[in-house]
Amino acid sequence: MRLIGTYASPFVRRVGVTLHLYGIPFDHAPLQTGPDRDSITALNPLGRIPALVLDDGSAIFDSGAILDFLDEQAGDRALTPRIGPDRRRVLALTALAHGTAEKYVAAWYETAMRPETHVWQPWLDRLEAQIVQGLAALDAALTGDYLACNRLTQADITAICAYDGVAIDKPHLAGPAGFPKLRALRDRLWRHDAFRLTAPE
Ligand SMILES: N[C@@H](CCC(=O)N[C@@H](CS)C(=O)NCC(=O)O)C(=O)O
Repeated sequence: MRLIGTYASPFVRRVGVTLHLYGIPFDHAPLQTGPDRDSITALNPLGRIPALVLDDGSAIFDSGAILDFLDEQAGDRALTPRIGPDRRRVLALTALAHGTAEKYVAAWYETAMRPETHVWQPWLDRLEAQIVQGLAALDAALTGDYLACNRLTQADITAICAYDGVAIDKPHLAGPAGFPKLRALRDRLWRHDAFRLTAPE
């Protein structure tokens, strides 16, 4: 299978980390939504990354649907529990982390896609406040080594992909002093190849 999209995208990266952790062999095509728009649109009519191209040529998108497919392959090793309160907690925290990533990507587009004179500052301020609120809530939820279930789950992966994206693109929002528990989790997870091999380009 082939993973489409640059690891600069937190959505692509969480899929890449998950593929590595499950030990599923894959190729990576680090396409970008600007220059590679046509190739991406041929796989996903929305022109968005990630897409996962299966060996039969079909493509799955978006990252949530891809992770659902990969969890099916992983069976008992799935990084999202199958049922019960543990599943609900992992899904809730994963949604919080995914939403934080959506806000930072929206903030990136607000400045990257518009001429400077057309950036709407109140909207950008709101997005940045939402990013900080998301990271603060994740930091507060970290009462043990991991966000849920006393083990690595999809909530941790998505949280660190969101955190790293913010730390790279908007360091003023994610300074080391700001979210110390998230930062510590990030430092521990970066010891895994799965995180190092998917470092945002
Ligand atoms: N909900 C989607 C979000 C995907 C997404 O927004 N990807 C961005 C890159 S970070 C993208 O492809 N943007 C191009 C566009 O929307 O035109 C997912 O989780 O896969």
